[in-house]
Amino acid sequence: MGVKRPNRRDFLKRGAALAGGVTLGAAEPVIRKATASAQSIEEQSQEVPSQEVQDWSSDELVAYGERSQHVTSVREPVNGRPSPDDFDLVFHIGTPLEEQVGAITPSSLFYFGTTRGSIVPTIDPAKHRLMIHGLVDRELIFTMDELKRFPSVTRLHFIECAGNGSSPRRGRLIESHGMTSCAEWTGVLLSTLLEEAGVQADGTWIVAEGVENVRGASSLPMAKAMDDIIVAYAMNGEPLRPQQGFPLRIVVPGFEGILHVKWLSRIKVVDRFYMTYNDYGHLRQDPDQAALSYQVGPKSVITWPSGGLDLPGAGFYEVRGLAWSGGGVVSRVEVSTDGGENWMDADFRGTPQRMAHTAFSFNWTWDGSEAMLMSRCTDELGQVQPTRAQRKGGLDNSIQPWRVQSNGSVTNGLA
Ligand SMILES: Nc1nc2c(c(=O)[nH]1)N[C@H]1C(S)=C(S)[C@@H](COP(=O)(O)O)O[C@H]1N2
Ligand SMILES: [Mo]
Repeated sequence: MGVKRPNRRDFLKRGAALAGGVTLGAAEPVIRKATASAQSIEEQSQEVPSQEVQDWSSDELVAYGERSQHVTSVREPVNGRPSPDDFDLVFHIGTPLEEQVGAITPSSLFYFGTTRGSIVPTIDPAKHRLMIHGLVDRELIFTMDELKRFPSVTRLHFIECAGNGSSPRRGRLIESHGMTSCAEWTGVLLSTLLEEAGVQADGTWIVAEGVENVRGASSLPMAKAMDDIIVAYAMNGEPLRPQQGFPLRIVVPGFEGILHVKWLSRIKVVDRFYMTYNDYGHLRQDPDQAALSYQVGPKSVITWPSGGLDLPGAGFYEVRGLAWSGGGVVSRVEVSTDGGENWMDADFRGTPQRMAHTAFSFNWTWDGSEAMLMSRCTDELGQVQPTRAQRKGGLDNSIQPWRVQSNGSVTNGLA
């Protein structure tokens, strides 16, 4: 397994030559194109493309804005199940990660999950309350305004549904990895509220519960509750979206999606694991086991190019992807273009944050022959992302291969 630095340095040398406008004789353009003649450049600069002027007559545009009509990336219901269905129940809706730039998922495209199909409640924040009760010295009920008076934290964290996973049948990224997203969350640490209430000695678990028809309740170990769970009221610089739990949810950094209770209204301090509607089928009552198996392992995926896309021809490409781990900060991402024979370090974009998506890129010059692209994440604990064969139980964090065929079409390497 040879570990080489990528061709970044060569690339920078060439880039500098290009930027300086100096060809230095030998330098070749990174992306081959038909050379423009002086004549056609002249013509182009004179032709003003016809432009439609944005219609400002709607107050909504002044008040809130919108994306360009030419930007068309959309979410899709996953697993072929319509959302909403005939009974207005919504299931899981995936995010188009291949079109995402950087680590933060735009709020409109953030994936959506409900445990077993649910309505999305519309909650008046003025009437909403959070109750903390059970094995505490003082049972407390907070209004939203009261919660916002506490010291807050703002942190980047991913959420991922355990329904995510690679398979030969899931040919596109949105099908295998569409149920994870990352946002900047703002709220109060749950530990701050629990300290205010005074947790009693036998309070070893919490049960968090939402207001909607199925409650979305989850049991979580007290150690996690006292560590880094956020009672969040904002996301990406604005109040939570209704689909993401408006006005209040918990964010449980690094733990699987089902535990991030939305439309949060109650937290009960209890003395044991309680099986809830959510935990049904997730029978992990031993605290150590639960904590470990709730935690998402080191994971990464190449988002561009990925299954279903086409490369226009041989030559230079920036390969892009996302890496994350429930174990903390991503410390390294490697990329292979030959199906795992050789691995090379990818570059991070931005500084990796604990339990957050980390964007990476890799400079690749494709020679036009069949290639197999893979990425592999290592986290700060030294945990390395497994191959599909090495993978143990829990949320599937195995390496996803993408096959680039010589005609440029990209398909699932497992198929
Ligand atoms: N109250 C409540 N919270 C819930 C759920 C639910 O059905 N009800 N679904 C969970 C599931 S299965 C997932 S994957 C995450 C998804 O969070 P998101 O919709 O913000 O992406 O929310 C979790 N929180
Ligand atoms: Mo989920």
